[in-house]
Amino acid sequence: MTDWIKIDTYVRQWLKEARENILDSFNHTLNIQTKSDRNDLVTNIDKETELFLVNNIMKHFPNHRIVGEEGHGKDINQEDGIIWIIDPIDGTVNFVHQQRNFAISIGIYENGRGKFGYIYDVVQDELYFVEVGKGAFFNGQPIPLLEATKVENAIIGINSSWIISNRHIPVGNLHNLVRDSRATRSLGAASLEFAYVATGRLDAYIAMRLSPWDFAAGKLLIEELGGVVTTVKGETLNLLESSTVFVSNKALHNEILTNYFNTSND
Ligand code: 2AM
Ligand code: CA
Ligand code: CA
Ligand code: CA
Repeated sequence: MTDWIKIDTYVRQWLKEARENILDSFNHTLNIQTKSDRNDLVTNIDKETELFLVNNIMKHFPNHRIVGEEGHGKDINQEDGIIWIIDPIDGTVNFVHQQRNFAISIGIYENGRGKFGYIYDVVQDELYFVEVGKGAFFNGQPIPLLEATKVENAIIGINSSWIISNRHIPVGNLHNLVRDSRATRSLGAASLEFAYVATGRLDAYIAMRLSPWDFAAGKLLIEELGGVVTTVKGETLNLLESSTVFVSNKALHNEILTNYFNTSND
């Protein structure tokens, strides 16, 4: 029998310990490198935090498997067993430039089904937690189910790069969405943008290319609250693949998909 209480207890303890190390790093010079392009950053703290989590998981749960952004278990292509999907620092550009607005994201799945999701806003010391089927919580307080909203009253989380050009949705459709909505915001940390939709600070979040560690926890959080997480074409996300991501309450998801993202009748 899997001791889920033990897993949850450890994760909370590790998040606190990781926080200490990350806050301490603000007093030291970061080692910053680039990955796929000059704006895709990774620091020694991203790597240290991942290593800290991975070493602890392997020590206490040697049969579990791990997928981490900074190199652990990326070759996993089967969903069986217990899998931890980890982003040690989500929002690295914010971490480097702002020393805030970044999170540790951990999704734990068993045989492809979500069990726990943790999105930890490190600087604010705020934990968004979901236990699938048992509820979603913000710092221990239950989060109410998502309410239906309309585009005209909605705040949409969208990165400005969508408006420049993209290969998924005609830019004109996006102009219409931006014009028709109340406002747009761009936080720059995908997991926190899921958490903001979960708590009603955003009504929708649209991302061009996210990887499993960006959405593994957030997807569980949103779905627990009755929201919908798909690609911008309305397709189911694959837990082990990168894709576009579109997050919202059910009513707004339907309105945007039908009126703005449906390109079949263009
Ligand atoms: P990261 O900071 O962990 O890399 C920034 O808009 C958001 O998109 C962050 O959550 C960032 O995660 C994520 N992201 C995913 N792929 C990215 C990439 N190739 N370059 C920069 N950010 C990326
Ligand atoms: Ca990254
Ligand atoms: Ca990320
Ligand atoms: Ca990251």
